[in-house]
Amino acid sequence: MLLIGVNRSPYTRRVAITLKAYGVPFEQQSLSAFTNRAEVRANNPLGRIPALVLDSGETLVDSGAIVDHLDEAYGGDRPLTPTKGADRRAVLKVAALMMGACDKALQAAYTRNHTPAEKVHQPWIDDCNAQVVNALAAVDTMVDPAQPYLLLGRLTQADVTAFVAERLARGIGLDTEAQAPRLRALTKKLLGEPPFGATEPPAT
Ligand SMILES: N[C@@H](CCC(=O)N[C@@H](CS)C(=O)NCC(=O)O)C(=O)O
Repeated sequence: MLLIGVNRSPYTRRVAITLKAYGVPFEQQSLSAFTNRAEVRANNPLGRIPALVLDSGETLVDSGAIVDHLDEAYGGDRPLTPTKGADRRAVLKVAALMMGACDKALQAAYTRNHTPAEKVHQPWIDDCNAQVVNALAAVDTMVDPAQPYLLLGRLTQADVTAFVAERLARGIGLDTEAQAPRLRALTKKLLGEPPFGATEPPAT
């Protein structure tokens, strides 16, 4: 199995953490959607990371679709996203908030990095960042510091997505220690667990 993408990407890292949590062996080709455009587009016509090439040769794209497959193939009766009911809805809600926060954080970053300086509209960046902070703050209220994980007393996709979103928020300069302190404490704790620690991208 081959994971395509750099772990600096929250979506790629989400998949890498999920693979490791399930104990699935995989190789990784650390390609960036911007500096390795042709290779990424050869695997995903949309030109985005992550993509996952299965041993059969089939290629899956989009982190949500990929983790859905991994749940089905390796999750047994305790997949990282529960299969039904209130537990499933609760995990999917956190995942939606956290993946949406990543989308907004990247919109802000792309605006800053891919727009001529004189055309950058700072209020738009500020608004994207405010949405990121609001989503993180909402998830922060769900954290019970006495519990090892966000929901259900076990590792779920809620933890995985909250972890990568909080990491990205810090990466773009947001003060998660101040804005989402319980979530920040949880991500520090999670970093000590192999799927999270082993996927930390190299410092640039
Ligand atoms: N919804 C997608 C988002 C993937 C995504 O936006 N990846 C970024 C890297 S962090 C990317 O490839 N950006 C390049 C682009 O959008 O052109 C997922 O969950 O996989």
